[in-house]
Amino acid sequence: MSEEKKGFFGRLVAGLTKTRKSIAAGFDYIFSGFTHIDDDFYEELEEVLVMADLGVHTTGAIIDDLKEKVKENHIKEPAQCKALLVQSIKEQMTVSTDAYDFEDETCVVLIIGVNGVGKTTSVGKLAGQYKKAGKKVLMAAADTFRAAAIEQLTEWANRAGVDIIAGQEGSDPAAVVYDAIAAAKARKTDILLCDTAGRLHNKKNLMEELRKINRIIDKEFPQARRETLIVLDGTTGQNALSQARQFKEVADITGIILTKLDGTAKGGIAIAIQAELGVPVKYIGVGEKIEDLQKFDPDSFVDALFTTQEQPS
Ligand SMILES: Nc1nc2c(ncn2[C@@H]2O[C@H](COP(=O)(O)OP(=O)(O)OP(=O)(O)O)[C@@H](O)[C@H]2O)c(=O)[nH]1
Ligand SMILES: [Mg+2]
Repeated sequence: MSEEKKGFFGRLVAGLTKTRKSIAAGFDYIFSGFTHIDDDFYEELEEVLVMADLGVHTTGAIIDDLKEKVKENHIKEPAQCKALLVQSIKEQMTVSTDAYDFEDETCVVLIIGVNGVGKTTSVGKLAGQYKKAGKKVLMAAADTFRAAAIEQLTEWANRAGVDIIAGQEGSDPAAVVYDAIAAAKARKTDILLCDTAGRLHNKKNLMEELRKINRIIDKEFPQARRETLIVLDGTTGQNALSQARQFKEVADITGIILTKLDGTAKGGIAIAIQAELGVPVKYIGVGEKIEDLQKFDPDSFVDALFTTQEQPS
């Protein structure tokens, strides 16, 4: 593992401490407290997983799979179940190998989500990382609802060392995207990252605006690959799921950015989101700096949540 990755994994492990502690306490009780694998055992296990925000549906799928594995492997002792459980959970969240193909093509990445979840910050972090990877990046400041939003994104553009197309406060966001596409074509941009508003006068306006932005991109830049990432705040647990469902009605969501996993007790939501929506978590955020956003690696995430031991401090 590179130093940067090691540092990120360390922050992820540290950030998930609250979630892990709650799971670990439950696991101790179940895996050493029960002498038989019976209905009570499975019920207790179910409760621990639901409490960690894995969601009822996902937990049910995991438990069913575990039951199969226990049968197949002729497991008798509860303690022997733990590794099988971790394996079941990992299987719930495999990311397909083409998940990041867009990064190597000319693409438009639309970042959507409700207010305050971390959209602008994620655009900034992604821009910094793509630029570092040698891509030509352009930002579109399509949150024109607040003047501060344009300033905030401009600061990120400066920090990341990339160009930005912005309009006036209150101008038409779709027009900003239109201009940004023209600039992206002229400048031979690899990745156009569009920040959007999280709040308008009402929700209907917000959804209508996203539809309009989508139409503009489809019409003006059909040759570009499309990627639509919804940003969800990891601290909001099951609420994040219902937000994603609402946005799915107006946009073809291709991935999820799950932010603020530093310090949440609801880290299990990453597993639920992926399993329930059928949309992969592609990036996770564990802090406010550029390097605090990384591609989501399900195996190391599950390890950070279920198996990593606390370091004595
Ligand atoms: N701790 C932590 N904070 C984060 C993370 N991602 C974003 N934030 C913080 O969350 C706050 C909101 O982030 P923004 O990027 O402005 O969110 P937004 O979705 O663009 O918000 P609106 O434009 O108002 O809709 C900021 O203070 C960010 O620094 C993260 O992964 N961890
Ligand atoms: Mg914003």
